[in-house]
Amino acid sequence: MVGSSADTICAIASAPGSAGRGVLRLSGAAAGEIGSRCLPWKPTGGRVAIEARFDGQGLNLPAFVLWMPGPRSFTREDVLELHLPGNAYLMQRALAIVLQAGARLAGAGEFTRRAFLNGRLDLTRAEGILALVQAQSRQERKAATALLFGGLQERLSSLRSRVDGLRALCEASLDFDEADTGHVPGAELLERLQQIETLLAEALAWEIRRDAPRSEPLVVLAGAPNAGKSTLFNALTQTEVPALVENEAGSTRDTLHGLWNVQGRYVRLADTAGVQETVASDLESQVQNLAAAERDRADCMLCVVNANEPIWPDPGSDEHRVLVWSQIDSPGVNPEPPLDRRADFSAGWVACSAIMGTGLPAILLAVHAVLGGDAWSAHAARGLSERHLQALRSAQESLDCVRRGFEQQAPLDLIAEDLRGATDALDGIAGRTTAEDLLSKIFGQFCIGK
Ligand SMILES: Nc1nc2c(ncn2[C@@H]2O[C@H](COP(=O)(O)OP(=O)(O)O)[C@@H](O)[C@H]2O)c(=O)[nH]1
Ligand SMILES: [Mg+2]
Repeated sequence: MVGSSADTICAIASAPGSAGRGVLRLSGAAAGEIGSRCLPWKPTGGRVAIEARFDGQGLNLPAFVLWMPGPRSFTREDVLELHLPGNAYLMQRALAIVLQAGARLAGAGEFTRRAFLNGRLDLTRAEGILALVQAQSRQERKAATALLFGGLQERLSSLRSRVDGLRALCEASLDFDEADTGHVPGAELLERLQQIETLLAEALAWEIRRDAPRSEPLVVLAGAPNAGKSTLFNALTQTEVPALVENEAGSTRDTLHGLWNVQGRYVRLADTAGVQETVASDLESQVQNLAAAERDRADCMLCVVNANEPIWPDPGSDEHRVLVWSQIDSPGVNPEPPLDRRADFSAGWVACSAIMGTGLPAILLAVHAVLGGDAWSAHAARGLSERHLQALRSAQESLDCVRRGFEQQAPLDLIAEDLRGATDALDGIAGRTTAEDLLSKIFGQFCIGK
């Protein structure tokens, strides 16, 4: 990390290249004053959004000015955002002018780091931002969002206050003899420990589920019964054990998985049971739940619709849905899906016949594009979760010591010490006790301007 946290920092916060708008962001005590040197504007005590002209060194640009005085800003410092025409050359010139007016160029992730240091975000949320910026697949985006919206942090806060409560009880009990009224019975201590252990196990399970290691992205074939999903599955995966194909609804029950080579890399293709509006038995309802869970996990969904008798899925704006217009070899069918339905599938449409083998390369290209095209990388954001899991396991080890201590009637001050170990491990996740070099490693992965 370069420079001091007393500096006012500045960076281009929008993506490189041309766009309608480019954003120049300043944060720090002098943000208002520096802004007033470049604009006909004076900082105020409250939030302001105005139009003004950015003016300096011959550069005169229309600017939309967003003034967010601290602490009601992302960094909790005074923040000024200048929205300028999104042209790379103009943005660089404007940045140079603002730097000359007294700002320092921000380091990688320095805005988010300041938000963290000023208590605006805990470390897990900051990591959520990082993971979201780096996410390359739908699953990685979902994992990042869960972190960003505090899923882990909420669990940790509740855990921590319970561990603190138990430790306070242990420490208080030190001062009392058994006969005194202030003594806390062992059964109550054990019950509280049990609750903490359960919550910790839940937090661990949640974190493992959130970012479950998975080697291949998941592509799910979904659609009504008889759409042609299983036939397509067999044509694409060419597995030794093909899926059952039957001109009768309900032939696919369990989800089948097969590996499918997409442009040199493997994805896991899943064949699911056809979507049915009504279920007649408990088994059918379980089959439907299984298929729905698989669709929910999908990085890319191939929505198969039979051109002979189209049954349409509920509209959705997810960017990972491809319409597969199937069985186009059948006589008399429309070789292309109706125009008015296409917009429901943001990732486009493909027409195919699994039996004739037509349209299969186009499906492959569509899936490849959804997965991120050439930049498709299976695991960009891995590594954050490992830090959390290690700390949660370390907290679990401390709690195991606490339990043994209770069972062996160890002195309560020793037990309190183990509880402190659990608290320390939990605090490390939130960043309260995180070493400087680890913080630098985490924030160093951000881009400049974030
Ligand atoms: N003509 C033709 N029939 C197909 C094609 N794909 C599937 N079918 C037939 O449609 C019926 C249902 O196929 P299936 O793959 O089991 O559909 P699923 O229920 O969606 O898995 C079967 O009789 C298949 O032979 C295709 O591309 N062309
Ligand atoms: Mg089937």
